[in-house]
Amino acid sequence: MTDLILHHYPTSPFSEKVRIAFGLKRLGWKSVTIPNIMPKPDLMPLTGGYRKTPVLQVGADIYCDTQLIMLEIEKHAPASPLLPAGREGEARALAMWIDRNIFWAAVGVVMGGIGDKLPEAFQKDRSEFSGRSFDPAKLKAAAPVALQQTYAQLVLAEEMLRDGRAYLLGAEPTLADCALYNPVWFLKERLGGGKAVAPLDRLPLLAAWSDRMKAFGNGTPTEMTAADALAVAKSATAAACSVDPADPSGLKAGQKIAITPDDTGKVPVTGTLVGLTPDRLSISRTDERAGEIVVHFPRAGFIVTPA
Ligand SMILES: N[C@@H](CCC(=O)N[C@@H](CS)C(=O)NCC(=O)O)C(=O)O
Repeated sequence: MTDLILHHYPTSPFSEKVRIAFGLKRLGWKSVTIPNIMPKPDLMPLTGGYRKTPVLQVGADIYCDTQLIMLEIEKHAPASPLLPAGREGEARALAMWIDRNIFWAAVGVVMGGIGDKLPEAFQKDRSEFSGRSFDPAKLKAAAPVALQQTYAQLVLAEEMLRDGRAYLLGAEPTLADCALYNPVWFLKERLGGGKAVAPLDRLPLLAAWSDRMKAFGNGTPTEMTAADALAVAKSATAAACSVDPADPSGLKAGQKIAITPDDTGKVPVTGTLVGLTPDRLSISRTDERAGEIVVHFPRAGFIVTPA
């Protein structure tokens, strides 16, 4: 079976969403550590410009955004399902709410707490990444509001656990739990030294849930160099994919397009459309170092324009 190669860095909370899924599924995986700010010279040949973290590589297939990365992991290793039969929509919708709402509120809390301790290069990078000035004094002043907003969202998850279930959708963990673990882990690790910190101190069911999640660990990573990951891409052939000719977007196979995230890190990636389904867009690209590769994006949250 082709290796799952995760390009990530240890302090990245969206990477922890994926690493905890490796833990739930008890998977072995290859770990390529990437820089936490631009430039990322060994990642760009694979993604074509997409700069966010993490990125999953399977041979010559590159998966951007954890929405899609989690679906790929599920396909690769279906046991201990992240998407239990009949509840796929629920799990994915909860993950979308968490990624797009709770995560950003929690970032406000964390950056309000540690923003002034982060290197200037990081602050500058995140200003470019978000399109908003990273100002530690303003972040600190806004932290109390962010804390209340984080609580107001997390309390909904606390409510879900109130009937005694161990995980958000029932007795077993799913994609929704991995998604929620991202901001909860971020708060605990960056502000609480691994312990429940505000607003988790007022959410005892969630604090206990996060300990249960942590116990799954991160599976079994093996370090891989970026050069080796590029060599894997170069020697592999991407999996076949196809374009639905009746897709309501009107996009056609072979068309040159640019795909850009709609929120942060808005760097367009250009290529030739080779795959189009209700939940993904796939473009082929050629790179001197990575060879012929296919880069996959979710459709939700990504804007397509003609290249
Ligand atoms: N929607 C993306 C969000 C990823 C994201 O924002 N990741 C953060 C790190 S946790 C990031 O890319 N930060 C800038 C960087 O790493 O260069 C996903 O689900 O993968």
